[in-house]
Amino acid sequence: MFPIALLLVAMVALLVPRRAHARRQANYDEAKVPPYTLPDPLAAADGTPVADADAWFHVRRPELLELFAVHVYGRTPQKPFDLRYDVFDEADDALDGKVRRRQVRVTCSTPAGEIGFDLLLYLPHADRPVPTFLALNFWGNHTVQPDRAIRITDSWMREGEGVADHRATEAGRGRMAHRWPVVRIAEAGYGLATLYYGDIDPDFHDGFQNGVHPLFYEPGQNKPQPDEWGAIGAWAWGLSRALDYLEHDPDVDHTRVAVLGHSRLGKTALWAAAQDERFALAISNNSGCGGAALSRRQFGETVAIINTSFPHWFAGNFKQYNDREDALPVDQHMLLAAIAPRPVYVASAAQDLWADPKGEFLSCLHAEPVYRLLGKTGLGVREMPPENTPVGVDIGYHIRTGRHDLTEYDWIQYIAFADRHLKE
Ligand code: GTR
Repeated sequence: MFPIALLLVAMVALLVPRRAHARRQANYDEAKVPPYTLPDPLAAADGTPVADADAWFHVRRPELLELFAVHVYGRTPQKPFDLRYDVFDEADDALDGKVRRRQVRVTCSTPAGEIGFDLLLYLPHADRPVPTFLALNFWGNHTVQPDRAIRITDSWMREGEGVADHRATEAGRGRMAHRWPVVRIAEAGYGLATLYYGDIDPDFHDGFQNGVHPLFYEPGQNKPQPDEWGAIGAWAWGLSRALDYLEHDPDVDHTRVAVLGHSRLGKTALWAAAQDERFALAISNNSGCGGAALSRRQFGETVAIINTSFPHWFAGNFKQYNDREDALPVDQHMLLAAIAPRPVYVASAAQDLWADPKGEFLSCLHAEPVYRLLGKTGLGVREMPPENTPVGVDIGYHIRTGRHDLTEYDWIQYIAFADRHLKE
């Protein structure tokens, strides 16, 4: 009996995926959060206090972007490329006539080759350019609404409902519509522009042979250097290319584009907004480790766990900080600060302890001094609010009841926040 029981235990242990294992190992006890000291966003690398907006924009912000690039997300290549936009679908009467739809193929070419993505736009019936939410999606544009006209991507996709042999199928159409309340967004006067993240870089570790990375390799190079971009950097690049297109769309007010993302795509939205000042507002939905959550708290998912589960997301250099969060020259409050004075909203979910809601709130709190330096209020509260009680001024925050997801409740807050900051 005994050896059989042992054998069973061993078999179960082998079958439990590595991530489930990591989740069990993670700390969820506030009392076990290690003591830590956060790096000061308002002290330059040489120790000089950052005393005014000029020093922030010309010294400290560039320093922070460089530190995040070299140590966390990797540098984004600065080589030239060409972009081409082909509008291949227009409809004035989408979703029962409630909105307009447009689909655009955006193609980026370099001497090393081409990559492209479909951008799906839903726009309100309006007589002037509208502020617009821009977001990457996880499962393809066709999952965003049950709208037969949405073209299905042929890029690699993680296995899931409506996916067969790593390709999206018709069965997935509209499957994620609960995350994209398009009509509500349009009725509030906003457009929604979305693209599939796997069109930019498939989300598995193939040594950076597929996706956008190879387009920017130096002659003879076949993988990013330790300080060059991983997948998050690539996805963030894709958001900026979508914004390049939006600058040309006559129905979008490109000066009022809010970049939004959920989870790994929330990490991506923050990194995109930090780097690209054309984004007028940024929204992080349940972004957690490597997103809005403070790494030094080591609560829920940690740097070591994320680098082990997803070795392709960050720069190679980030692995040096596995179990050494204290050695990081930055923490994630500085990523929010790099977006200042532009408004940023961080949302947590009460059951999403893996993403460390308190660590997400504290990032907002500790980004505030930079907003204040720039003449803004920032968060405007000191205490974490109760569930379903949005707070904040230029930095918005809520923790809603429920699990890790992008919900209608979240959207209602984002629209209200955008109304305060993007509407004239
Ligand atoms: C989790 C990962 C998180 C988060 C999430 C997601 O498994 O550990 O960091 O990014 O995936 O993107 O859904």
